[in-house]
This record gives sequence, C-alpha cells and structure tokens, in this order.
Amino acid sequence: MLKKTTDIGLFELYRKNPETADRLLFGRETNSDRRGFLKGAGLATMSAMVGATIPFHRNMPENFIPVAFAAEDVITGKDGLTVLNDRPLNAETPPHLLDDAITPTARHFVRNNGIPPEDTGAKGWQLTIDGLVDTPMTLSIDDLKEKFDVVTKALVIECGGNGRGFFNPPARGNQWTYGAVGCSEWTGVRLADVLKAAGVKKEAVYTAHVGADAHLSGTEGKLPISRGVPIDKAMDEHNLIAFAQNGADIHPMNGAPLRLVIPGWPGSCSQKWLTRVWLRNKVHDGPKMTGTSYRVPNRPVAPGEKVAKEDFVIIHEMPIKSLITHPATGLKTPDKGMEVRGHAWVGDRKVESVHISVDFGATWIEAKFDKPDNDYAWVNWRAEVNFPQNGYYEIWARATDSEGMSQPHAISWNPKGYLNNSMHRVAVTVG
Ligand SMILES: Nc1nc2c(c(=O)[nH]1)N[C@H]1C(S)=C(S)[C@@H](COP(=O)(O)O)O[C@H]1N2
Ligand SMILES: [Mo]
Repeated sequence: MLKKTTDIGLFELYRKNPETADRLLFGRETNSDRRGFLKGAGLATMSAMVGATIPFHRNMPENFIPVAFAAEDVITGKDGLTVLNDRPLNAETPPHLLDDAITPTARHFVRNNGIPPEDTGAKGWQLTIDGLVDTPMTLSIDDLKEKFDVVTKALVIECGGNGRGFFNPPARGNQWTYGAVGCSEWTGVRLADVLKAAGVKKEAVYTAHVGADAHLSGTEGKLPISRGVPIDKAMDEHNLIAFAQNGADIHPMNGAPLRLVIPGWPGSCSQKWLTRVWLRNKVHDGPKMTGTSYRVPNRPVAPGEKVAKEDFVIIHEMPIKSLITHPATGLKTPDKGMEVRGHAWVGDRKVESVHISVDFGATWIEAKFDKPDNDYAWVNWRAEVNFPQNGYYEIWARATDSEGMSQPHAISWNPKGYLNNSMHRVAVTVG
C-alpha cells in the first residue's frame, strides 16, 4: 500500500485524494481521534524533502503538506525555487531571483518527466552516436574533451510550458508561472562536430535523444521522454553536448554529467543525462514527440476549443519573450524613479528591442542592452522609469524580435498550455 505514495508523489496524491494520502502517510484513520504515526516510507519522503527529521511529526495535521515544500530550498544545491511537483520533481524560479545576467546553477529551474539516474558521475559515462551515420561511435566524456573543440556559451533553456499556469480554461500539466527559464553558461562540444565525425548519412532527417532517467512506472527500458529535432537544426553550431554548467559540474537535476543544450527550441529538446543520439530517416516518434505533447494547433483557436489530433504540429522555435527581474512584483517604495531590469530572448531570431511602460501601455520607453556574447543567450536589459506621483503602477515589458514580432497582451490559448509569451507585468506602489 505504502508504495502508492511514492508511485505518484505527494503533491499528486494530496491533490487527488487527500484522505488516502493522509492515511498512507500518517497511518491515521480519518474521522477518528486516533493519532497515528507518520509511517516509515511517508516520513522518510517528507524528511528527505524538508532536509531534516520532523521531531513533532505526530502532531502534524491531516491533509497536510509541509509549507517547506513550497517555500524553502528543498532541492539540494538549489536556492529559492518553488516546487510544483515532487514526483516527478518540477521546480521554477521566482522572477526576482533570475536577476543575474547569467543564471547561477542554484537558480536554474528543474523540469523532470521521470526519475533521474542515481549515479550522475562522469566516470564511466558513455554516449553512443548511431542510426544513420557512417561510423557509429561510443564516447566517454574524456573522449569528447580530447577529440572535439571545447566551447562555452550562455544559452537559454525555456520549458515549452512556461506560463501555462495563466491559461484559462486551464491546461493540464505543471502550472509554471514565469520561472521555467534560465540562461546558464554551458561548456561542452558542438553536437554538429560530433555528428560530422560520425558522418551523417544523407537519408538522416531527424535526431532522437535518449537519457538515463527512468519512467515513473519503473518499467525497465521505458523512457520518460525522448525528443529530437530536424537535422538542419541539429547541425547548428550553437547546440552543445555539455558537461559543465557555469564552470562547474552540471547540477544532478539539470542533467549531470552530460546533456544536450538545443537553445531556442522547447527545453524538452535538450535531453538531460544524455546517453544516445540516434539519427533517423523520419520524424522521431519517441515518448513526448507524438499526440499533443509539445504540439500546438496549426491555426489560432478560441479558448477552450476542441482541436482534432491531426491539426496539431510540433513546436519548433520559441517565441519572443521577456521577463522583469527587478523590481519584484508587489514592491512598495517611496522612490519616484528606479532602474527596471530583466532579460529578453527568442527562438532562432534575435532580440531587436525591449520597451517598458508604466502607464498601462499608453507610452513606452526603450530599454538599453548590450549585444550578448553569443547568439541564443538572453539579453540583459535595463531602463530608468519615473512615476509622476504616489499611487499604484504596473511595469510592463514588451520585447520585439528581428522579424518585427512583439509579445502579445493576451495569451494565444492552446489546449496544452504551450508558448505563453504574453507580456510580464509587475505591480509597484509608490508612496
Ligand atoms: N532525460 C531527460 N531530459 C530532459 C527532461 C527529462 O525529463 N528527462 N526534461 C526536458 C524538459 S521538458 C525541459 S524543459 C528541460 C529542462 O531542463 P532543466 O531541468 O535543466 O531546467 O529538460 C529536458 N530534458
Ligand atoms: Mo519542458
């Protein structure tokens, strides 16, 4: 019975059936005075998540998730992330904690579809390149470092579902708000160099990526996710097979010891715990490639509209988007002027400009930013704003890309809650 609690995770269990969850975890008879004990496995899970024993666990109320799960740093080596789900583990970063030009590893979000591998050490890790190549290869991480150019680039990874939490009607899945995005510095070798060394056969049209994480069901050999990209995108020089994040080991939850970084496209293309890149002669059909996963309708649809399966298309590049990282929303200040800061990024295009409004979009000022060191990094913009008198203001940010596309005011609704690039707004009270 107890196995159940770990099979679906505490968040899911409490959401679906709080009474059962409580009984399984605490061993209590609901509607009785008999106080049970937080049972072995349940207590262990909770303790592991809060990072300490729980001396007064006998007193914990029913239907209860410790506030620490949402409020504190429950993932080792992460700082201030909001946990959305514990199994699989999913956690995002509040916007004001994404203020750094380069996202520190401790603030890089975590999006898991399955159970990460336990051993994430570099020693003995192997990457296989096979399928439609002239010479299939199996390489260690040292082989990669010795045989190929090692490069470092700041690259944005954003989950395709970032912003899903604002969909109405709601879309199922992790209710990401703003923080399923990060721009760490990744060090590794170019995917294109490795594929060229293996020799890409002319029939190869798509990649298929495989990682070492396990399916939630625990079924041996069943992959939680395996996505791919068209070969043209795969051969772009910005894609990395990365073995370092911000000059140190990759965080275990961000794919240590080896991951793909395919910037500009949904984060799901950037396979973590990478063990294999397989070249195929057709669009890859691994888990989360088919059905409605990472797909959107091929036309605008009304909110709540039913869309036929065959009208869904695979998401390619991500749309233009920006985030305000300073000030934090809800700020109360006596100051009538301040610097506003944030980031802007876009799929395969360039960020052209970022505009800021403090008067609900009546007037806009242009933010300043330097050209980033490499393509596919986000730009770090800043602007001085003035508030004419005391009162409630909203700061709005709107980025525009090199093709003239700007962020919309409203979400362009789609059934699975992808690609929400509507403008970020923060509230400020002056006075
Ligand atoms: N092996 C593996 N790779 C994966 C995933 C996963 O669950 N397993 N999640 C993908 C998704 S949906 C996203 S958005 C990114 C998130 O990367 P991060 O967790 O390092 O932020 O990893 C991608 N790579
Ligand atoms: Mo994702």
